[in-house]
Amino acid sequence: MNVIVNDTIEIAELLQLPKEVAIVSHRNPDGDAIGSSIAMAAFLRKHNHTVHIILPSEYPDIFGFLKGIDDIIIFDTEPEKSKEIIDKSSVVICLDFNSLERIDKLGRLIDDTDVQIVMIDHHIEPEPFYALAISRADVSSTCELVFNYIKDLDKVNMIDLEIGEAIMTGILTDTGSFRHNTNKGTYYVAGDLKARGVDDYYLQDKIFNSMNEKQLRLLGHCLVNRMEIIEEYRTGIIALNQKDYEEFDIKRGDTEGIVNYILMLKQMDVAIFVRQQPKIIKLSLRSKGDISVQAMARDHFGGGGHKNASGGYTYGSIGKVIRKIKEVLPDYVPKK
Ligand SMILES: [Mn+2]
Repeated sequence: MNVIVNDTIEIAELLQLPKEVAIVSHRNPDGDAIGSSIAMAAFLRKHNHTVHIILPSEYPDIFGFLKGIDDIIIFDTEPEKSKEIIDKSSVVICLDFNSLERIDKLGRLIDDTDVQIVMIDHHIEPEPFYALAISRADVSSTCELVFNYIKDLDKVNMIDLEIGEAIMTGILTDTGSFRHNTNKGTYYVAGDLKARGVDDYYLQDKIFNSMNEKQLRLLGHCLVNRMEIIEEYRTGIIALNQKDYEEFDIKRGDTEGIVNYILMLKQMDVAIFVRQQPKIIKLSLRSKGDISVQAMARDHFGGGGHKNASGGYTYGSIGKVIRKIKEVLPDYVPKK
């Protein structure tokens, strides 16, 4: 089950004296992965640690405005430098993921090295690869956990604009602007950051009003031509094929967030976004309330994530995948 692990004191003790620290987060980093990494790095640097951030793959351009983002090292483009950093680090802090498999080659690198591994994460069912951790699935984001870590150490006064904006970014992106996964603590953190001068409107505008024309037109194409509604199971499916990818010149990040539009339809409970990639078919799944798309992703599409937001993949044709979805839907979504 979702056990809460809270080694705040032990982590603070481990980081009491200046050390070489590597911060790593997951592949295809989102606002929470990037925000928590930048915030933690900046906080540790204030304590004279030497800190490097390594992300397995490139981050989306929209986060380019964040202070401190230029320091990030991308493993895919600089594997040698990444290895050097891991080798000389005595502590590796893993943020916003809970299984070394999620960072593939970088994970094996860390696994092979004799470092202290600290994990701070909010996903369910963590793998025990860490020495110390803060792990709880009932908070909005890893950024919220980073804030709580700083607060528990009684050091909120060290939160400057760089740290504050990074934390707020992760909260905004992981909650979809406070629409899901919030708890009272999330609002507390947001209120505290706002009181410190973090401009939430500026961040919302930077993060969410950031589409280019191609992306907006692609969204229109998805909704007009590629969406199917299965009324009795209150489910919507959008599927993009290889031809769509060529026609719209779709690149990584261009399809970000499209799945969420399905749930804007009245009485929809499940949204599934299917994309035909060169070798695999990728799925993004969203749901409301008690319906667990995580279970569906885990059981049938080799994936996982959160109860209401999951991902997975499979093989075959788009048509076959959609038939499969329709076949298994009744096992996860009660008929109305
Ligand atoms: Mn997260």
